[in-house]
Amino acid sequence: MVGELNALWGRLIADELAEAGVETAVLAPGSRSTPLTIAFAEHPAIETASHLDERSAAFFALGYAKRTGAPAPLVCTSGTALANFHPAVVEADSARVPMVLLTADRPPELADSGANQTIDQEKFYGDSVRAYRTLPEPEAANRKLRSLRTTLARAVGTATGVMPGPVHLNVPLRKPLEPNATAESVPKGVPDGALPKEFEGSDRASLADRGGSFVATVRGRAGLSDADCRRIADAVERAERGLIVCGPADGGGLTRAALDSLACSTGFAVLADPLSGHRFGAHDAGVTVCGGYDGYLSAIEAIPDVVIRFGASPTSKPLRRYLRDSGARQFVVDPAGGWREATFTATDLVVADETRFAADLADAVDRERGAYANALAAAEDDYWSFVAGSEPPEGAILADAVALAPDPTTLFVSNSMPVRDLDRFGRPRDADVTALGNRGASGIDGITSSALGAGYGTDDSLVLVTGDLAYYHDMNGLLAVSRAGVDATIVCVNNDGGGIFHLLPIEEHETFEEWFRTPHGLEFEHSAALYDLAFARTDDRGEFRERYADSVERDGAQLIEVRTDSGRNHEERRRLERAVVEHLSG
Ligand SMILES: Cc1ncc(C[n+]2csc(CCOP(=O)(O)OP(=O)(O)O)c2C)c(N)n1
Ligand SMILES: [Mg+2]
Repeated sequence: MVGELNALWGRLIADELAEAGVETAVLAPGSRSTPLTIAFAEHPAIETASHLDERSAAFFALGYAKRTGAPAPLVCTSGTALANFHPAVVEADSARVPMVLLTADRPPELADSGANQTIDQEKFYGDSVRAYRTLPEPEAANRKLRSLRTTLARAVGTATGVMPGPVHLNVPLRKPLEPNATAESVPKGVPDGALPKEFEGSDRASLADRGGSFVATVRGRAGLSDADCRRIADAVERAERGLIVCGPADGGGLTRAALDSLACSTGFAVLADPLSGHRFGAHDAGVTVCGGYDGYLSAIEAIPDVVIRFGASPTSKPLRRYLRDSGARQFVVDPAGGWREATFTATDLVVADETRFAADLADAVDRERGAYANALAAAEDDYWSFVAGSEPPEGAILADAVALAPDPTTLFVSNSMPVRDLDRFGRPRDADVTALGNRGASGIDGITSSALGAGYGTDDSLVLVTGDLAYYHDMNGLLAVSRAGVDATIVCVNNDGGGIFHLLPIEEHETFEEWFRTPHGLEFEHSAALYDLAFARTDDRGEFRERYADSVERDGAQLIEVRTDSGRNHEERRRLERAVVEHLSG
């Protein structure tokens, strides 16, 4: 009877998530989660990916959700298994990525009992989750089943809400956990009202006229009153030098059409973070999209007096400084009313749906473009012509990875130099390049898994450009290439340690090499062999371009290791920085 109930409970959970739109689940093996695992594995509408390492599993689900906007529920057993989800939960919280965690637990009487693999799983992720629930123990009572369906439907609604993020459902289950329930052996007394599809007869009658999830969430889009919109429009129209800044945002948010119409009616140039979703892809004629500003802003003397900001705080330090020192009126638009502006120089928080706000403001404004936008457009063109072919070795990799990416491509970049080099050397182009990174909490863990998860959620060509420490950190994640069947071109920029630390004053300290840059001397060819990836190594730009162009067009996964010298790279990076400023100021 308990086994049958467990199986039914698991099926209800999987079924309700499927009704709420879930198409993919990520499962890690274990015994306590058996009813959940079997329910997901057997559900006809849910694809499952199996991961052996919970940390990689959770980052895989994170990457999938970043790319698709939909959560891939995660299932694990009790004990340390759910602790291994934690880094990805932190990233999903900070970066606002939908995630649903189903952690199997022992029944409540075993709490604090010394029972095997039993830990306190209540509110395990603390404030990192948007919602936490302990599910009741399985019981075939109509009200309980309705409550279960409601909880599951709401979990998806909350995870994909105005501030997307993780939702944790802890699922106590008692033995026997193995399935012995069949369609014929549904326990007596299970009411019709909330049965999974297999048992469907006249159930879900109340949904007959609408179908879908047990509780449908219909969400409005917050807009401003006409008077508030007018006040902002007045400030924008009075601006002498205005800017639109698009910070990191994973899909959703501001649509391209709304951004372009705002840019057209305000005449403001758009500074597009590489992770904003707006640096790459076609824009309306007449819209100035700047992507090279990280390399040339310090040469621009003019400063903005009005800035409209979307998304998270920009990756570029020079841009953050430029905004901080401008003294401009800065409107930060955030539909959830969150605060993502750590220079504390923003002046106005606009709590509104980005697309609706941009469209309403575009309708209310009619402003001439002016000299500032023209100057930025000229600097942008000049910058790209000037740096083409003279990028430092690691910058060249990102420049080429973007320029030679097929249309469409999903490009994932690691922290910290790859994302910075993408920012500085990833030239805007019309092709549909979706650039993603883990910039919520900026960990170097789980990068490979996040990239492969993103690849699992799209038919695009998938490219990962990662540093060697980030690559090392998540080598376990490579198993998803074969287990989940994800093709990828993985470019490992191997500068034998953390090149990023050259950017910090610690570079001059005697502890730098051993304790900060941490050279390891690892040869990654062995990892390619272990995971059956095609492998190439080069330190030549021309050869890299050939290998890369070949790999992105080919089926199968390839690891391209590019050896660089981080010290020399940074010297060249700085030299080019100075040359750009001299050139543009001259
Ligand atoms: C989990 C985690 N540990 C440590 C750090 C601190 N950290 C930031 S960048 C970095 C070095 C990354 O090295 P690599 O991946 O080789 O990239 P590179 O800096 O060489 O481009 C480290 C250790 C972090 N961000 N996340
Ligand atoms: Mg490195």
